[in-house]
Amino acid sequence: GLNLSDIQGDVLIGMKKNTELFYFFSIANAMDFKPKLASEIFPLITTTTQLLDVNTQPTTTLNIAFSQTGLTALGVTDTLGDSAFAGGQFVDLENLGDPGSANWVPHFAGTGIHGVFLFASDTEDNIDAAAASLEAALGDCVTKVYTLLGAARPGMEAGHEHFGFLDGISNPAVDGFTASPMPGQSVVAAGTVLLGESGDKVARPAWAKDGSFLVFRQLAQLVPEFAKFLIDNPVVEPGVLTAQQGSDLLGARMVGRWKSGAPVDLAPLFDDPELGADPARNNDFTFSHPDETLATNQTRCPFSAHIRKTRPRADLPPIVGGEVHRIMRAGIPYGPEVSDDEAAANTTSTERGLAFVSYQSNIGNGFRFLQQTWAGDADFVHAGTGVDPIIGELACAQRVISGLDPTDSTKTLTLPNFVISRGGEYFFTPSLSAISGTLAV
Ligand code: N7H
Repeated sequence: GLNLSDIQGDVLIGMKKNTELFYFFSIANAMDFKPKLASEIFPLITTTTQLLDVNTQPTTTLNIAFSQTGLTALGVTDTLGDSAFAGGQFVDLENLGDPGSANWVPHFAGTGIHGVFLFASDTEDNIDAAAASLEAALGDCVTKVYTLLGAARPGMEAGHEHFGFLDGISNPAVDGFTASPMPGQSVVAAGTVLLGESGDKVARPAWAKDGSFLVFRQLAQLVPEFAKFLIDNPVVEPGVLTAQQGSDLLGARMVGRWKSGAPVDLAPLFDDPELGADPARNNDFTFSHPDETLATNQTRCPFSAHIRKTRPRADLPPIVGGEVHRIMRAGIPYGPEVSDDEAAANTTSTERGLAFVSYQSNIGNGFRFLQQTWAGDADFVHAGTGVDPIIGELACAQRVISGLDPTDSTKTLTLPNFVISRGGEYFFTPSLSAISGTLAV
């Protein structure tokens, strides 16, 4: 089995709190930082073991990750064997389909961020207190560069991202960790998420074992604009769907799931909230149906749907040795609810979106592959499909996508971007022993 007390808690199960603060820092003085990493930060880091038992979960959990320039600042000369990580996200932005860096948070545009603290708790007050206490302990060896506060949405929307869809329901099971995978859940080798574990085929320094690459992206979402687009472009099936139902169906087909989480592959015309809420059934589908032709039939789920682009299931032959293009997602929404004024004007005036976090042992196989090679390719999984309506080719203001209308799969729809990349960074989340044995010495 895995050494769960050596693996930071966010990687395999997520810190899953109502509020999460991403605190990006630079190391002002490595000689002063190292002993404090050992004495002040290390004891506060939340492990997987601690998270698994409610009795050992701290009030405020803490994880830490470093960028390549952060590791370099600490004097680490070993290469971790991941070129995307080594270069940082800023130089990778064209590969990700971003339209330059004009929309990037200025702090992400470069390599000045050395690391990130992830604080999670039930309340913002708890987080503020934990951050203030850590800042006091660290003094001026660390400089705060930028922070982003994430929060679960209120009331019934908890667990749903800002467009309204239930999120976080399809992470892979990990071999040797997840006791009983749910029907339809993919099972990945531990080495797909953790460096140096079985299935990770890249040569790594010994101390990197049980670490994981953390991809952070601040993805703004144009929620009232998205809602207006659905109202303006309903699926039309007279006598079957009302206008509202047609609009809801278009949104569900863009994602591949209804707002409840129910997959359109199993609930093609109307939402089925019981299905959406049932983990034993809401991943139990492959897009393949006995009496339908998998390669041409889009009546249930468009080829371009977000969850089909990012996990094509039966569309691809099974990969010998297991699925490698899988990530552990641990993001959280940020920003306020849509105001009445924004809803009335169909226009965003205050930024909101997804603080996207994914963990993988290989950024090129994980996040970057999903973003560039699948979501960003208009000819994947079939020629002429169009890019992913949610995250595909954000550099292109007019994205032509087919298959969204179940009554005519050849019909195309031209979509503006509803997601704006504000940039991010690539980090490495080391094991506890790597911190005490290598990074802090
Ligand atoms: Fe996506 N959304 O609300 O539309 N995503 N995503 N994502 N996403 C998923 O399965 C969303 C983004 C994946 O195994 C769901 O838990 C939004 C990036 C993967 O079936 C919903 C944004 C990348 C899956 C959303 C965003 C991915 C997935 C369904 C940006 C990687 C699982 C709920 C603002 C490059 C696929 C769920 C599977 C699911 C949404 C970003 C990847 C609702 C709004 C950048 C692998």
